[in-house]
Amino acid sequence: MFAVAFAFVLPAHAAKIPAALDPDHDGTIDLAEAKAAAGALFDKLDKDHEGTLDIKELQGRLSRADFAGADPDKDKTLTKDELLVVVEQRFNAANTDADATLDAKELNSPAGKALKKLLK
Ligand SMILES: [Ca+2]
Ligand SMILES: [Ca+2]
Ligand SMILES: [Ca+2]
Repeated sequence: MFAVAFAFVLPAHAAKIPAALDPDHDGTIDLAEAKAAAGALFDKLDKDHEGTLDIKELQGRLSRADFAGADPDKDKTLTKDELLVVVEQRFNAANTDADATLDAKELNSPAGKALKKLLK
C-alpha cells in the first residue's frame, strides 16, 4: 500500500487542473474529489430525478460500449454507484504512479482525458 502521501507538494503546473475537480486546490485530484465531482454531475444530469442516468442523459460522456460495460445489470441505466465504478476505474488507469492522486500530467494522458470527459 502507499507508505507516504505527498500531500504538501504543490506542483508548479497546478493551474492545468480544472478548479471544479480540485476543490482543495492542492494541484492534484484524489479519488474523493473525482467521485464528488461525478456525484454532483450525476445529480445535475438526472433531470427526471429517477436516480439513474440513461445513455442520452450522459450526453456523450460514455461510448455505447463503455456504457454497456458500466451497466452490469443490463437495465440500460446507470445508478450513481455504477457511474462511480467507472470513475474509479478511469482514475486508477490514469494514476500510473499509484500515488493516490492525479497530477496535471496524468490528467492529460489518454486515460486522464477519458476521466475528464466523463466528469465534464
Ligand atoms: Ca485536490
Ligand atoms: Ca444499471
Ligand atoms: Ca498519480
